[in-house]
Amino acid sequence: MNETKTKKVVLFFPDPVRGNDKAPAAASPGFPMSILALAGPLRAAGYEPVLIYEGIEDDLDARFTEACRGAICLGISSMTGNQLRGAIEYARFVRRRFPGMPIIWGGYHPSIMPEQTLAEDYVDAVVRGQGELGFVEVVRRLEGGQDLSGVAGVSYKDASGRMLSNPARPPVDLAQLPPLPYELLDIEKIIIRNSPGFRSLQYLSSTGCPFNCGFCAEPLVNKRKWLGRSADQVVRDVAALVADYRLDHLTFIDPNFFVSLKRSREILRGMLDAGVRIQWSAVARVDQVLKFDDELWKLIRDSGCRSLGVGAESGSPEILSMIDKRITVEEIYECSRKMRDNGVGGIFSFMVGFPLERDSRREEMMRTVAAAKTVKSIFAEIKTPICYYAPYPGSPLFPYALKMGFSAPATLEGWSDFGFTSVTTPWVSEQEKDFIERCSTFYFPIAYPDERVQKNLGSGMMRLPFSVMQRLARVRVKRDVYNLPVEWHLAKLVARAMGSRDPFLISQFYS
Ligand code: B12
Repeated sequence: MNETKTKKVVLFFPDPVRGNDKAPAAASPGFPMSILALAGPLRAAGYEPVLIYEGIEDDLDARFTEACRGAICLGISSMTGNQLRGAIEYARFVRRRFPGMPIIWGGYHPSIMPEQTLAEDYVDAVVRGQGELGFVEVVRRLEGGQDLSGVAGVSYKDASGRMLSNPARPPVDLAQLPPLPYELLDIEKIIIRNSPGFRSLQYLSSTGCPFNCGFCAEPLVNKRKWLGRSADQVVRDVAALVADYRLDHLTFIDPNFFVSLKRSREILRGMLDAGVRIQWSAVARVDQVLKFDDELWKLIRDSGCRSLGVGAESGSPEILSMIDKRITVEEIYECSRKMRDNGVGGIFSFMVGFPLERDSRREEMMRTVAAAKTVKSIFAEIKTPICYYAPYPGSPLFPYALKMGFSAPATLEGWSDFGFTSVTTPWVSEQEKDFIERCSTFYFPIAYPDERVQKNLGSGMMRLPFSVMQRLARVRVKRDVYNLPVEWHLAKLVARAMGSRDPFLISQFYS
């Protein structure tokens, strides 16, 4: 196809949970932050970024066909797992329709596995790690018809198809980058799709995390380097977003929002001073929460904190040490008490099913179930989801999981079926999965209902069945007896008859 060249650069953000009907409600709404971050510097360099977010498109084929006409290249973003499905499908589609168009991949998965990604004929180059500056350089080279030799952080194939890898690019401070150009996205459509009736958006105030948790890919991708925008800039950006899009809520999607308590304090005070009236959520580590003083707690409450996401991970001291979490089980409880005393709810996520021998794994699982129960009993406004450990490539524990018999997908496409709800690790049985699901999504939230569950299920038509279930759940939880779960099966049957896989629709009221 002979086309007039433009300054267009097409960026694609596939649906992160495509085809995954088990993804928790909280995981469904993706937000195309990665391509938004790339679009700012591209625009500043004179290019015309065109953003395609699978989650809000009605006709992707038509959208790609239109967007790619005359464009310099296509950039695709993906993390490991189901997001690769749309990524692969549309890389193939564009390769067929626009055979000469370079296709550049970036994001967590290609950064962790650049060679396996490049092995596919619909991948020409991979930008590893942070992409804002590297991608502008790549686009300039492609526009000028030059190759990618010497562009830091890029792995690519040369004209003969040989794979080459340039040295890494040092991380760049977000403060040096232009603001995120939200106006390039159809924000109204995203808000309506992701949180109907509740106007919520995401914002990134910092990148990187200085810790090294064994299950997390972050240390490999961002090299444990934490870089934050200044408090002033964050307050200005947040105030503008809230005003422009009439937000009720904002999620700080930083890997670790509270690395600098000084900065967090300044941001929250700044939001209050600027008259920003919203609810917000962010993640925090247990040890950071334990360092909050009374003044910071007051700022957290007054500025509208809706929820703190805390990685509690395990009730087993051995596992906490194995994953280098640098917290104790007692600190997890202390953190729950602090949140209760300060009236701030949250989500403490736990994980079981680490690669261990059978007996110690059972013990590990029971300790974690007990810890989740204890947290819930301390403060019902803390949700305690328990997930399965999934060996993410690039994480410190990954080689050990391979040694214990985990068989990693051998192709890019193989990784698209991988996910924390679907992964098969040979050391975990279906019965164990069922047991964990029962405790974490049924018995605990029913025995210790938070305000929302109470409000939605404790009145109206559901009141009687819910109160019967609650009595049973309380007896079970008190005695730690979870076998012969007749009521769980019954509730599942009723749920299925109502077109849901979720007994009592708990997760709907629980996210
Ligand atoms: C928001 C978020 C989500 C959202 C949306 C997904 C998304 N990618 O935005 C939702 C809620 C759907 C989600 C779900 C999950 N997530 Co998530 N999520 C995040 C989070 C918090 C922010 C991602 C983000 O927007 N970052 C900001 C942007 C700017 O950074 P970025 O994506 O890395 O993009 C930069 C570079 O990677 C690069 N880049 C990216 N794309 C491209 C493309 C091109 C062409 C180029 C050149 C460069 C480039 O440049 C960008 C700018 O520097 C991260 C943790 C974090 N704070 O980073 C985890 C994270 C991405 N999630 C992760 C995981 C594991 C999951 C889940 C599997 C489970 C879970 N427990 O959360 C599920 C997936 C569900 C499923 N498949 O079943 C892992 C990914 C690990 C991996 N190997 O891929 C992360 C890193 C968390 C972690 N520390 O382990 N997640």
